[in-house]
Amino acid sequence: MSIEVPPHPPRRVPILGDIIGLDPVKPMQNTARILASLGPIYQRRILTMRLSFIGGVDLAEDVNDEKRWQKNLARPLRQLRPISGDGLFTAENDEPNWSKAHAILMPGFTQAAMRSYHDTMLDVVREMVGAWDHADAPVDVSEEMSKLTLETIGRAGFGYRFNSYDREDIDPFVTAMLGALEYIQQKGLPIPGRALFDRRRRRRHTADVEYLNAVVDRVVEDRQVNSADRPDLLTLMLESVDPATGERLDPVNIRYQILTFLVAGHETSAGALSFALWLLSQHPEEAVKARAEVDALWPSREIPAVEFDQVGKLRAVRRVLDETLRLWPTAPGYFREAKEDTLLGGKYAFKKGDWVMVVLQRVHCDKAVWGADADEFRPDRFLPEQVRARSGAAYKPFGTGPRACIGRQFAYHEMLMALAVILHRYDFTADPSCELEVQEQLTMRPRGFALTVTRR
Ligand code: MNH
Repeated sequence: MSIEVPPHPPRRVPILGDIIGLDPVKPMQNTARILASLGPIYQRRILTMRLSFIGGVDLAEDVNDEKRWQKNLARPLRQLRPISGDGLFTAENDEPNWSKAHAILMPGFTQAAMRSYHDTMLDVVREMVGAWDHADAPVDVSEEMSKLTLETIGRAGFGYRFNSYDREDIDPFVTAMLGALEYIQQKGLPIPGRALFDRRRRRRHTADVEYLNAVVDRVVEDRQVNSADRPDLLTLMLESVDPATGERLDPVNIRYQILTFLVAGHETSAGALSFALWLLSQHPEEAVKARAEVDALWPSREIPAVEFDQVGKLRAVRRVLDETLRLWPTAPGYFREAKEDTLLGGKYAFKKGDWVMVVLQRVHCDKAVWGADADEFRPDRFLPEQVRARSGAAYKPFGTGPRACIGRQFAYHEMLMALAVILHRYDFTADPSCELEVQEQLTMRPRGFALTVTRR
């Protein structure tokens, strides 16, 4: 078979290469658009850098092969290191703290652990609903979902309250975090000269990072004063030892992990819930289907006292979330590097260490697998027999292999419960003139759209 070179975007220039047409504000949505026109792979060359993007299921399946490819800490992820260091998300594959922390924290993500977080998660949902019941104006969805998921990971993971429902505005942690992620996203863009931010922005960024670290220190100090009601992620980090080495996590690494969880465990789930509410508001017939399920489970009009075992029975609500993450994967992709010189898809030559990004939004809409209506919102694609008929590589919103998302079950548990309770309690409509605007700060989320909620 002959070796091929992947196509590049139009307007390549000498030396600099494919510098024209980068979108510094919405880089992922731009990349998805380019893939839609150039096919399942394209490559951008900038100076001597090679950036390869994959948008087809066959090629994704190939790079998901653990024998030949592994997680790569590409530029945007590496920029996070000053914040999250060798925490789980930004650790190199062979850094000792990855396997140590992974072993220590895994018990925090079992089914038994979810059972222990359940009541806390439900409390947060009930507080949100309490606030919505008295809302005299449409609710700002992105802001509300951000409050919900930050409060959930804070309380369930660390016994720490942000007190989101005692304040009108958004928590300064969220503002600092979004500011820091925005700065990091910009800094990670492969645009020569762009790293030269002005002094004001650099100072702002330093202040944001200091604030984030101060919150983390407060989380740990809190635990020293008030012992935990029940074991949680912080208990595991402070007290457990890694079975392989007999060692504990050191305080610096614990700090990195807490920040990792507060960031990774909050923004992605908030975005997914926001997109789900948007899509349901645009597809009332799908909201009707999901409501039938929650009404059958909880016939009374009271706020449901959701039981742990009922969450797994929310099959229709789950299909809505799965279909939402197909169309709007809030973690827009993942990076993989070749472990050895290899041919991708049997025809594109990659050397050891070369990396690709799997662009989930395109893989999730590959018509060869998802059909001609791949761009449409149809939760029934996630009925069991349809899932079984598809390649696993066609749907990877939580990544792949040993470095896949550790918080997947945590995310589903909180999202299922929140969406079920919202569907059960309210009819909701978006202003018909409202258009979806998606912003990117490494993750994707809708810019605050307003939803009018009315008690059913
Ligand atoms: Mn999460 C890794 C998506 C919720 C904590 N997460 C990943 C990866 C994806 C991802 C994709 C893999 C990235 C890569 O390969 O480079 N995560 C999501 C999505 C949601 C989500 C779409 C919600 C929806 N994640 C959560 C929650 C938590 C969490 C909730 C914590 C409570 N995620 C992580 C951590 C990692 C991760 C930690 C890094 C795991 C590792 O490398 O060991």
